[in-house]
Amino acid sequence: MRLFIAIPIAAELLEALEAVQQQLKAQGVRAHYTRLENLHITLAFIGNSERVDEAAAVMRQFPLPKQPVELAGFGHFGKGRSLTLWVGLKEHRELSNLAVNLQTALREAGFDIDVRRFRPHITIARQAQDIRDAWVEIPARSQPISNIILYRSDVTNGRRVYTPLETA
Ligand code: 2AM
Repeated sequence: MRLFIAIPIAAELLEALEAVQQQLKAQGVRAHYTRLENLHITLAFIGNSERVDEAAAVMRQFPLPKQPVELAGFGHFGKGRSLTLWVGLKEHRELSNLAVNLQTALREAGFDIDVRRFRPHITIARQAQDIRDAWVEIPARSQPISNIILYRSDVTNGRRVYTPLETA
């Protein structure tokens, strides 16, 4: 199964992120917009593995950051007609440390984790076609990090479904 560890998005941010999606939709930006229940901040992408208990044990080794996360910025990954649109987060040292520490510990436990720079973001749309003239205003909103979750990711009836397996 496909696994990843992420921070779930709380009510404080959901409304703001939905408003950003609405701004883009109102400007005619066509994309697969992330369903609100699927919004998250990925800390470590594990990929294919059946070792749920071991991944959860690694996840539980680290304390949760005390400082809340705060929305800041908007950007995209990719190019052409397949852009991934995201809302960024304000610089957060504890969060970056957590992501790096988690990824290192997972690697040491034998998980195959890509080495990539951690760019904290919340993906709000995929396969966006043309955002050249689009603009968005990102509300100044924050949420506490109350928990982090090990999710499994499946495609069920053509829909991406994230199921929480373990919480820390
Ligand atoms: P994305 O939102 O920027 O696409 C579940 O798939 C989560 O893991 C998504 O948040 C996704 O990031 C991220 N993800 C998917 N594949 C990844 C990879 N190879 N490396 C790092 N993160 C990945």
